Amino acid sequence: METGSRLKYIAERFCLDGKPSEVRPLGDGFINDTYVVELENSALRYILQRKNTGIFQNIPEMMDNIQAVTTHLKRKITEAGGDPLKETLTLIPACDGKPYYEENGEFWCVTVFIEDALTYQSADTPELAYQGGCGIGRFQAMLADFQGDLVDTLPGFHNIKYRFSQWDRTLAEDSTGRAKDVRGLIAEIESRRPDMLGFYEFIESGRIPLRVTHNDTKIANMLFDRDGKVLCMLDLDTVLRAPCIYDFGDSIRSYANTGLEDDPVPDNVSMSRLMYDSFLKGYLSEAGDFLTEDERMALPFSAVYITFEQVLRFLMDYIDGDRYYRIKYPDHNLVRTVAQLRLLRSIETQLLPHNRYYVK
Ligand code: GN1
Ligand code: MG
Repeated sequence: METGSRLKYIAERFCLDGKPSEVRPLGDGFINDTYVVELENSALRYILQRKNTGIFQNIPEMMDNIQAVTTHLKRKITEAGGDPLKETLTLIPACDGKPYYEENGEFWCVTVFIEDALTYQSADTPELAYQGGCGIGRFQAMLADFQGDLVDTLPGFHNIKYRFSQWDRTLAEDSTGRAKDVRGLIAEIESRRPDMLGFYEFIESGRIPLRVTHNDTKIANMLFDRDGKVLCMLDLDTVLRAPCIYDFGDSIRSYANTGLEDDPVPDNVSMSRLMYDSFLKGYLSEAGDFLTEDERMALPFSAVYITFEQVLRFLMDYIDGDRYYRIKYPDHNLVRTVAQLRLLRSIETQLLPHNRYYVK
């Protein structure tokens, strides 16, 4: 835990509009450490974040990506008559002009705190799911003509071939000896290996284009306004050139889940068809114009694919000794695995019978 005075010292390394009076922790992120910064004589607030150097190997490039993408988004938002300070993140430079501050191998960044906005952990109305779909569709549409450079800071992020290579290594090492306790779950992963690799081959064959996408589109990463519309996409660490269907699939994991991502009661978890359809309708209303026929056809399987990937990643981290995702209690990654597997089965039952055309 950082002391308040150290956090204030870090905040003061940035071009803030005043002197920090208080810095306190915010939210529940699995990866970075996030704080709110308040100023002595101003109502303006900021978000201070320490980026996870274990996970992000090249933070300067990642921050350059975020800078480039938010600059582009600000132009699009302004052209459309929107508010660029509320509808996308605003990076505050450090005193040396860089979009981050580095000290002792730690990397920090600051963004403007967006006031009067709401966040959700799950969607409880079809309208919210519809608006979530519109939000991610709009985000992708605004980035459709982004021409700048983006460094692939997370190679293989949603590439299941790469995830299986990590998986095979983790199982071979079995550093915690936990593999023997989760044989049934391992078998669930293995039984789907051919289908998942088949879908990835279909993507890799070039049938699905690379676009500029978010890659971490759970509902908690979106800010909503008081009318229930998506105001701003948060957490841009994973913005990369990737297939846009991954954003759709990842959204379904939270928007259409009747339970929680880490629900301790697996029976709470299933895919709500109503929420799925509402999200899809919203997404197509904004993305329908640029999606190709192949992308459109691959949307249902993308929900299977990304949910499967999440089951694999949570179980892999459990077997690996909980080194990637922050946990709140000893078996948290196992609980997450079981809950996401329930969701996967429910998505498969409801969506797969009609959507196997690209799986061998
Ligand atoms: C992480 O950063 P956060 O908490 O939004 C993870 C995602 C997972 C998600 C599971 C960089 O997202 O890929 O889907 O947890 N981000 C990274 O909730 O690994
Ligand atoms: Mg993230």
